[in-house]
Amino acid sequence: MEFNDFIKQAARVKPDERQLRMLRETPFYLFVHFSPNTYTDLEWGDGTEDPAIFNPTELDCEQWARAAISAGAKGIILTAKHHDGFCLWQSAYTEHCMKNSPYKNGEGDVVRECADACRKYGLKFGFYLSPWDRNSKYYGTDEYNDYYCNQLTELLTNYGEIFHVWFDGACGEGPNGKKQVYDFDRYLALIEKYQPQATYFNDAGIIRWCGNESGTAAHAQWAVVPSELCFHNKNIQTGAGPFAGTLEGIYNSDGDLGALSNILYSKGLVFSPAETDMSIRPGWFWHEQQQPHSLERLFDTYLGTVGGNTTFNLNVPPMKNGRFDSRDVKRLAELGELIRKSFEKDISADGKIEEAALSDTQSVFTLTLPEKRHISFIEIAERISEGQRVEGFKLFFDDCGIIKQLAQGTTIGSRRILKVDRDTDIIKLKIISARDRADIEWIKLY
Ligand code: FUL
Repeated sequence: MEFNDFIKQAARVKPDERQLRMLRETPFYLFVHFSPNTYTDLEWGDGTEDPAIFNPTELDCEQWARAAISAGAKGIILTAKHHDGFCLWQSAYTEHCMKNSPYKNGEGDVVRECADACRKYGLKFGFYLSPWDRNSKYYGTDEYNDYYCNQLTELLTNYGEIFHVWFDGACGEGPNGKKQVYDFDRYLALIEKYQPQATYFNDAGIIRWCGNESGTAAHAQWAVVPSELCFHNKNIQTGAGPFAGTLEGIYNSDGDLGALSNILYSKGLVFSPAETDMSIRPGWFWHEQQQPHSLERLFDTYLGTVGGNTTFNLNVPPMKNGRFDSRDVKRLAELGELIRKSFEKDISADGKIEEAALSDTQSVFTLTLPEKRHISFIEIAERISEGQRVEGFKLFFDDCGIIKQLAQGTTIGSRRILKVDRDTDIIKLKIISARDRADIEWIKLY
């Protein structure tokens, strides 16, 4: 395809309703890592753990829900099964589950309690089901895919509406020393069948991994990426790039996935926004000696992820008794308070915005306030429902009659938040590079 036609098509690769909902309505949610690891003080169990050690005597999923709400999170994703294979529900397909935990005399169901608490508090509920299973005797054989599908079906059909299913990409050896070939096409078909409104996360999913576990979004964060990367996303929306067929070796951790230097070589483009995941502490599971990260680090991560065209999945691990650690509860409340305080009021609501086109792809948006005001944050959004276009922008402000540069950035996408600290009555956004005329849905000042 011609270079120019391809770029115009790239500018029109659009999210589906589910992806749009995640980016715009549910950009921040909690991850909850809970398993026998919580009791063995490990990060990865080997699957030989005695189910009797899993005994959350004071399990309080409503406390988790309240903590999530205090942080401003919109949902919770629970590790229904981690790599150790222990199921946090009453699975009909294994004994390595709550049936053999002393909790509620073997009748407990943590998935149920978490889903119910989410519903009660108006949160969305989702789950993580590790494909890598170090306990199942089927692992490494075709039967394992049946086993996995049966468990996935239990979770998709017994716990009400699911907003997000998390497929860990890890694929190690099982108890018989073999690795498994995961049948993702089958797994994904079950989601389409039972929970068609749910998004799913995977390295190659419709929500893709950002490529690190430290909460860092890419410098240029594109939701429009080569279909070779997100091959579980079947919604290819362009023809092949002008140099198609020669793209090799790209991975989630690359910082330039959606850049022209990649997409021109792709077989087609899909809309797959990144999810940024990290834990509130160094580990994914609870370890007594670990402390939550500082409020500054968490807030900066929020700004850089939700405000960096990704979703933010923040893990909070329950303690052995089944409650969140009070140190984490406190940090979540502080984070929520800081987010609410920072974005309480758009102080540009009574301002005036004017757009001037400089060329087909360059334009300047001038936002004029009735008087000089202190600005801490600028939030810019592209009309992401129509695609992602901006490749580079600059921000200027009026400093006592002189227009000065305030910031420079790459992509915008669903939301770009910039931390500034200026008194001014004029802000100018100059789009310096775009794949088509920029469609800016809003510029808000806080
Ligand atoms: C990784 C896993 O191996 C970690 O234990 C954790 O669950 C993280 C979110 O994903 O692949």
